[in-house]
Amino acid sequence: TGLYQRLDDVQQFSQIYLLRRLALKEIGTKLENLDDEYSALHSHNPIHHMEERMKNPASLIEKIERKNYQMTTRSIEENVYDIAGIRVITNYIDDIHRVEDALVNQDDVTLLKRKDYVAKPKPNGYRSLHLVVSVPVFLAEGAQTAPVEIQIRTIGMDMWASLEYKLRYKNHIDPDQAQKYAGQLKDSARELNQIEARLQGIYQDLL
Ligand code: 0O2
Repeated sequence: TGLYQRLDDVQQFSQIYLLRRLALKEIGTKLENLDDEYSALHSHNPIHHMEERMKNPASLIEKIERKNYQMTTRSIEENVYDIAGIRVITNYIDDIHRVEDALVNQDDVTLLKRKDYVAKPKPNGYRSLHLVVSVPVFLAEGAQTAPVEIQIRTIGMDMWASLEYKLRYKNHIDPDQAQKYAGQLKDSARELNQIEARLQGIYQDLL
């Protein structure tokens, strides 16, 4: 392709990133406002903390190749929803759905996708609630909507996922050891869940 075509692609690519970044700011603000409200007016705040990130272009390209998507801006717009991502770490298991409801019930938030790995954990033990929502962002020329991926999980689920992620990207572990860790991780996921449920029960009794 010619130089002008490539420049045009770069511009469209930057436009996607801009829209997603702005949508992330909107969702981030909504969640911060909820956090603020819970702290000010309620005896319990479901939100422990939040982490925002924009997918770096190298992992975007890796994902497009892994999923066999076309390497075009159109295909990115239609298939990749997690360029902008926010993770909400909650204190307890029930808090996951409190945060979900409070966000998704807002008039300008549209739920596009929902994967409930809390109700149905992945075979490796992974738990989290994954939502893709879209929100309008207001540009000089008018409003456009863009998607944001939200992962909602407890402290225990987050601790587990961070360790499992580290292990997955360590490529010098021998297969026997990897298998041993996989078994231990799966057991730990179940045990963590039992502990978090038990702690939640104590906390609720104390309220
Ligand atoms: P990164 O670097 O975290 O961004 P989709 O994104 O919906 O097109 P998929 O694979 O069906 O594709 O999405 P899914 O199952 O909702 O998972 C997407 C993200 O969830 C992953 O992002 C991880 O962040 C997280 N995740 C999913 N499964 C696991 C798991 O088994 N362990 C851990 N630690 N995290 C998981 P990316 O794109 O892989 O990468």
